[in-house]
Amino acid sequence: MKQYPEWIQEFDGNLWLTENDRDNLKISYRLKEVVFSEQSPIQHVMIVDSHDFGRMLILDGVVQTTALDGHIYNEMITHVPISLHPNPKKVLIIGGGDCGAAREAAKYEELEQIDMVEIDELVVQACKEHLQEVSGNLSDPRVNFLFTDGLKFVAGKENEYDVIIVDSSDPVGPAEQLFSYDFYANIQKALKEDGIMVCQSQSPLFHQDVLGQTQRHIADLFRHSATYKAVVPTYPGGLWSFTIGSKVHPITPENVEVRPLNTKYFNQDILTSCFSLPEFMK
Ligand code: SPD
Repeated sequence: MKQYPEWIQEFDGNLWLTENDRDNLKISYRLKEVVFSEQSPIQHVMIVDSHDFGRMLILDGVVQTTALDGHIYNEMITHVPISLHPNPKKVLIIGGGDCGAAREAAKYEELEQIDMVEIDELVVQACKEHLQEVSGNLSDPRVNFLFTDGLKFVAGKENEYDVIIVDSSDPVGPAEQLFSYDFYANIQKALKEDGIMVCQSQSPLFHQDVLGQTQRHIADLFRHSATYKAVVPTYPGGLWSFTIGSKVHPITPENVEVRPLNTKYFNQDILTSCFSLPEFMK
């Protein structure tokens, strides 16, 4: 076997990826092959081909998205905030190196500009080449790729974007600061007067601290805020949360008419039902 990082191991002639989520939870996937494996200046970037989930993006040993279920997360982090904005023109995506969120945003003809700020260019290169089930090999001229730190990018920006999507990895290492109050305060300033933002706010089962803190930050900074949910099978616990903040527009999904946009998961029923939360999440 080639020399791979410790999260790839061989058992009985089969190759396995094991995500080491915590001492008591390790999740393993049987692989067909490792397609791409390189260290960037930021993190280890890997694309594997798995038996059950197809190709998967792995950053520092953690599953980020897969060919089988990546559309659920990417559609939910993109279509919910854009649908809730009555007149979106300019969208900023922070993170989202697999290009799935930008690909979904590009389905809205009314958008004039989609800025995608990703700290690690290697993630975008790897996904465009080896994970086209998610990236779609995105080449829409409205999408501007900016390879820089999202924290620095938003600091000092004022009144620029209609919608900002924070599509981050877990709050460790490069993404940790993307969960901080100061960062959300800068996002608030970077939005236009009636802007809407969303961030992924982790597992409601395993990361109640992160979800609770994110809800408090967003509620403090925005007139309207809400959390919604989706099930993403390859994220630990399955159930995943997103938290949205809106400066002016009330978060009233029941008043939005969802247009057919060639989605596989998102639709009118999902937009309204995703805001119905189980008791423990309220
Ligand atoms: N445990 C992994 C959670 C990752 C959430 N964000 C993924 C970003 C993919 N664009």
